[in-house]
Amino acid sequence: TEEKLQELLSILPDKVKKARKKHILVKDSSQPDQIIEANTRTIPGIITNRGCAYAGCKGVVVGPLKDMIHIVHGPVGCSYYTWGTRRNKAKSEDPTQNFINYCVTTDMQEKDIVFGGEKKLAKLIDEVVEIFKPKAISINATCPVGLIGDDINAVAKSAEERHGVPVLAFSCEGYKGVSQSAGHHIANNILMDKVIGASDKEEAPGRYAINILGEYNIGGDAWEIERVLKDIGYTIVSTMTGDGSYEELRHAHTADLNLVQCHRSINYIAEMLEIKYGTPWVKVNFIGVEGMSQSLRDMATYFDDEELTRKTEEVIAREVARVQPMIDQYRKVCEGKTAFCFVGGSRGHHYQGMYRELGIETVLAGYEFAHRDDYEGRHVIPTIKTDADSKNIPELHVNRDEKRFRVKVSPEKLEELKKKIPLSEYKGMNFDMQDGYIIVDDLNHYETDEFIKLLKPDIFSSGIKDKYVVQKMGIPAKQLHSYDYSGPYAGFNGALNFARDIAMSFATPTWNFIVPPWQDQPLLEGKMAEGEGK
Ligand code: CFM
Ligand code: HCA
Repeated sequence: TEEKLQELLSILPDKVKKARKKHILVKDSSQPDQIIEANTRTIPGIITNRGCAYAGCKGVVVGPLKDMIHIVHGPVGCSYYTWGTRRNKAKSEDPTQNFINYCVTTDMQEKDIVFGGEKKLAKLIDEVVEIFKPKAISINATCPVGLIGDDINAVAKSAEERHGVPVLAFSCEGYKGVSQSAGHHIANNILMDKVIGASDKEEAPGRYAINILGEYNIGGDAWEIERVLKDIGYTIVSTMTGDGSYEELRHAHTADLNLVQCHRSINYIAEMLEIKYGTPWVKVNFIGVEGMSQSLRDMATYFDDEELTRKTEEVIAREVARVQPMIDQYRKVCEGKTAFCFVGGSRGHHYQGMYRELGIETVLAGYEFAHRDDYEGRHVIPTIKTDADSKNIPELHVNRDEKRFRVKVSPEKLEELKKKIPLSEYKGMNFDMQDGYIIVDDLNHYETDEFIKLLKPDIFSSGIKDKYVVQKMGIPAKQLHSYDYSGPYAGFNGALNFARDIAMSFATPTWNFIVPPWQDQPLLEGKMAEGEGK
């Protein structure tokens, strides 16, 4: 495999080859500390799937908060291309406070770039308050805003004073980092600083109070997870940020436990909530029947309550008995196949379990923009060196809130629990991959083509940018960002939907009409040198 990898990279210039090599690993458990390079700049000229800091801030973390108007301060394209594409669904009991379908922008023109866009932004906020009366407003900066030096914080402050409505300014200019990841961090900081804990409530509204962090309700995932959690008896204080709201986020300090699903995008808030309010966090993965069941059991272990544990087992038994027989039917179509799984910063890992439940092995996986800890586990965090790009993003340092800090579980009990459940712990994707499988960070277009030719997977899962290229190679491609407009894929019903969709992508007769290039084109091309072949 090492040889094949060298061959694959051989067409690249030496410097690029050396750089890319560090982002590719062949899993080898005899080497306990396999290091992968991650969260560094994509080399110019390489076609990457990555997005920008603005996408990570506005598009991912802040955008789903439904009772806010999210203003994109920038050229219209930045707004338009994030309008409804991410499928973060939202419902509201108060229909006047659900703005999820809107796309609001200052539509900066040349004049604004030259003379500044602050006045236009202030005027837009006035209009937004008048027309929508939202609970709060966000200003999301795009690249030109930072370049021309518009002071969005000053505009936010004076608008807040003018209208008495909270206005949050996110300096998430696209270039602020090497990917979406920078935007997650910027969003986490402001939400922690300005929103979480802003209410004067001291008590959670019920027993077993939890926040669900890093769940964005793509295709309705959060609704399926919440259905099960509520059935067991949990009180959900807030979901960050799928179908979430400014209103509920303010009370997040009252929860007894934080669940972290997408570690990459929200581990900052999880850590800060622990320091400030003493709320422990546990890593969960609600994808797949086994993932879902295990996460529910880990939660019950944390609360250590007989009734909750009994109800947990009852719900798992009921749900598994309902969905598993149908999943088993679909498994017959899927068994023995292989997959590539390349998604943003958590799904490249989370979906491997569900594939395995269908009898599909993920032979190549990776993340677009995750950090080393998402691959290698959180224990490497102290060893990650900060470079100029990561220094660009301010660190928010929080202190214990003396009035509100509550010890939820004694330190001795926490240590006990750490031996049983992933408390403040994420072991990373590499941990779950088998020897010989390939791990690629920031997979690019060229490598996608080459790895497909090399490993000929039966299914490729990633996003819109490579889906059609892959399908034209005769390979089913399943979008794991948008679910190809299907879903939910989380929880028990989600696992069933996923099994059905994956089985369907193998069973469709479409593939009879496509010939993959390696079946009618030579894999190797060359010329005979003069004198040879006589
Ligand atoms: Fe987390 Fe996400 Fe993901 Fe992500 Fe994203 Fe997304 Fe994703 Mo697209 S927050 S890292 S920045 S799970 S938008 S809901 S699907 S790349 S794997
Ligand atoms: C983003 C959003 C995205 C893009 C999906 C894709 C999403 O990165 O800004 O490339 O198919 O999930 O909508 O990740």
